[in-house]
Amino acid sequence: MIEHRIWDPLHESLERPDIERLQLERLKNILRRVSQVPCYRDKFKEAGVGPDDVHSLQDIAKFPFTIKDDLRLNYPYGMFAVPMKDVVRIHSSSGTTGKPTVVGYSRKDLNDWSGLVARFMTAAGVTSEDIVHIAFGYGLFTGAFGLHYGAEKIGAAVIPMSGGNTERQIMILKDYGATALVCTPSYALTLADRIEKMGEDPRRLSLKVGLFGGEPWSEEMRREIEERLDIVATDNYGLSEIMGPGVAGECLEKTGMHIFEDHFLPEIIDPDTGEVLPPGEKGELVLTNLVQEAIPLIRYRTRDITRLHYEKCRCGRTLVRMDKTMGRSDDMLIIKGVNVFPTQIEEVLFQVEGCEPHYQLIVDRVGSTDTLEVQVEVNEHIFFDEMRKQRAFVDMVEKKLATTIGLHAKVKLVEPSAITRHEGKAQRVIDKRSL
Ligand code: DLL
Repeated sequence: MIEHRIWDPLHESLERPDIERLQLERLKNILRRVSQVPCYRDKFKEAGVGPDDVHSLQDIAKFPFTIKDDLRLNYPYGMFAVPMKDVVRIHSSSGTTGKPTVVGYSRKDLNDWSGLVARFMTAAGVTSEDIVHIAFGYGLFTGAFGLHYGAEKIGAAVIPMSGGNTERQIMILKDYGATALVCTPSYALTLADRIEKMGEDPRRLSLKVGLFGGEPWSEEMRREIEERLDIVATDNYGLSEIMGPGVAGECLEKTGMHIFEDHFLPEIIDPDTGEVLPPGEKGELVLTNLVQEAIPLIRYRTRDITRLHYEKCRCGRTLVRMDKTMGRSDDMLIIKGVNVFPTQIEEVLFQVEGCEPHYQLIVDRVGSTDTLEVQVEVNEHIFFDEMRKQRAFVDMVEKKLATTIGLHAKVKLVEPSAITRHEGKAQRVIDKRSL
């Protein structure tokens, strides 16, 4: 028998009519508030809708979507719904050091955020007895801070390890006796690989549970992590635009991630037509913030493809569950947990004299680490015969790429016409990872 604990039984176990009533009330309020934000005022005006047009939750479909470009166009703070004096924290999406999407939090938002993270950590079995090792990078990325304050709220002992330096991570994991591990699922396997390489057994760490998120992973990967680290591996989902981690998380039944519906209103749409799909159908997840103060987003297109399940869960929660994501409706890649758009790479390559507009990205997984190779055609004047100059050129492009995408990519120069031409759309990305 699995022992289920619930952090906020009142809000996590509401009957469907009650949760919908709460959502409707909150939706009306938030629509009223965002109508003051110039971007939404214009969008609503153009669509001919306003907060008074909402009489049921279904009426949300009358409202326009919000997309990543809205945030970019209003960079950095244009979509904030509170004055700067009420903002106490800024974060942004992973990856991009170009023009990332910027999000803000009021004091209440931070408090709500840690409460929501506490919910999924509790659902995964974390208690005040636990020692939580956080191996996400502390910084603009929401992962580390989100999990950090959620774990503290529960009363667990938090080790703010941050990312990188795997050997040191292992020493701390062993010596400090962490019982819960927080990172991306692929980094959990990297840790296991390294420990095994050191001739030790990762199953002998004190770890009991893993809270993994930030990138897609499969059931096979879960089985591998659970087997090699001898832990229960749980999934949690979120995105910086909507709050960060804490949008949804699995309970120990591991039958989908409960979306915290009192804070987020989910819809599933057909990514091509934008039409709302009936419950249970697979499509793109769209989320509306119901209580966020600093930057509430209405009908934000996550681009993540999933399916929602409304049946009550054995854990006692009534909150809808989302399946593990099954891909994206845009071309965003998640490499080592970092969001990368092929167009960002293209922009860098186009700025480099000598690079032709023909390139291909090869994404792979070596052991448990994602790799990215950028193959780019260069014109004849690029010294294929002079190794030293060629190396310097490659270094320069790699550095430029690292600054823009926040990730090391291996650059391989190829001769003109070496990359296969396709009729119609170019095939820019070859993703060899089998998820
Ligand atoms: O990755 C927030 C987060 C941090 C979630 C740590 C969970 C744990 P972004 O950098 O904005 O925010 O990236 C958001 O990452 O749209 C998904 O495509 C992907 N993603 C996040 N969690 C999962 C997951 C954070 N559990 C984007 N499964 C999202 C699959 C995930 N994809």
